[in-house]
Amino acid sequence: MMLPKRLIVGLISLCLVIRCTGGNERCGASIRGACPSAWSQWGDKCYKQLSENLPWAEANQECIKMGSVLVMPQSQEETEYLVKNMIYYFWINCSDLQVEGTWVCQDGTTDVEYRNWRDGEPSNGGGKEDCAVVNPSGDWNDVPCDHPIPTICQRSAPQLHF
Ligand SMILES: [Ca+2]
Ligand SMILES: [Ca+2]
Repeated sequence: MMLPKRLIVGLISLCLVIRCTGGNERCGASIRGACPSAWSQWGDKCYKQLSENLPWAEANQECIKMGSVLVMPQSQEETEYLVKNMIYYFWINCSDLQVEGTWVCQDGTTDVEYRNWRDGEPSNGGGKEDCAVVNPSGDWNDVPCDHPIPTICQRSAPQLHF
């Protein structure tokens, strides 16, 4: 039987509250909350695919408007989750728009070291490939930033503090 996430969170919360009665100062805890409805959850991240395909800069802006950021997977496991459960081809928050050949990949405003380029990529094809996508196989390719491409936004799952 599948219990709704919110019920599970509620039950965990109730258990913590019961354990924490009696003035025990060490009972502080934080647990992971559920993602907002229409967002998918993996670990402590929530994801949502936008309804239309967008150029990279607009994809970034649309995610920010929703209180989120353009997705930036940081492991093979996270990439597999996205490819299998969301969509198999999407922008990531990775570009060399500032300095050709210097790729900046960011989770929000935090630089990410993880790279997963396909062999031979980034190729800067035609001298104008400055934005990165995840391919169906999970590896990355640089493509022109003005191509309309599926977009996934990410945000942190809410944390509940006690
Ligand atoms: Ca480039
Ligand atoms: Ca390329």
